[in-house]
Amino acid sequence: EEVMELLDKSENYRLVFTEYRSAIMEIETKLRVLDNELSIDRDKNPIEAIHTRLKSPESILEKMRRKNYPKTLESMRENLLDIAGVRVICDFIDDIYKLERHLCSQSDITVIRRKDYIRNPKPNGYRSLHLIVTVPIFLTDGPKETPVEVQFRTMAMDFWASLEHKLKYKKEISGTTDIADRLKECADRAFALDEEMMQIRSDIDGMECKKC
Ligand code: 0O2
Repeated sequence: EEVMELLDKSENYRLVFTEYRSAIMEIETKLRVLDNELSIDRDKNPIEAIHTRLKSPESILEKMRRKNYPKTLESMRENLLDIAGVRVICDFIDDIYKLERHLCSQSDITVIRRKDYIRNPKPNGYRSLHLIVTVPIFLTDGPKETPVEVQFRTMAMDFWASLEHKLKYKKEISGTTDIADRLKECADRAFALDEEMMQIRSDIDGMECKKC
């Protein structure tokens, strides 16, 4: 277990993980600040929930093996850009793009990768917006640009992704069944719900307010 050993024994280990944990805190705070401000617009927060996770040493090791990366701390830092993960669950699809725009335009944020699986869903139906951004972490020896993976999804997309993950985790699904088609169909229905909810919101916004 080379990287495990490396991680366990390295004197840098704790420092490296402190850095990623701090990067998660920075991004989470930025998103909560935006959520607070944007809630003034509609009297409703655009973010439903934020989940964060630090990749475990086991899963770091598994990914480095799978991708054949050199098993050094430097290579881990360079190649694994999803050690720090933040998942943002939003009410509506347009809130996702609004939050992205405001987060990415901040002067200390650098976008290094963007995958829009909402406009271009994966063949299995998976939808989410994935960003890899870096944020400077101010440690005692100066700032360190630290990568964080930010995944934006609606509640409907999250519902699908959570169940799909749980269902597939248990068994290798054979290509001869219709399971994949049915899961894809569920993903499309979840997306249709998102679109209809956005339309309903816009119709309600267009109505006269009886209380005003
Ligand atoms: P965990 O436990 O969340 O870390 P790579 O990350 O380099 O392996 P790639 O193509 O850059 O590959 O990653 P991608 O596809 O942008 O996104 C990876 C993450 O998105 C996954 O993390 C999942 O969290 C999520 N994801 C991507 N595709 C699917 C999918 O089809 N179903 C579900 N439920 N989630 C998906 P990890 O690494 O798998 O795990």
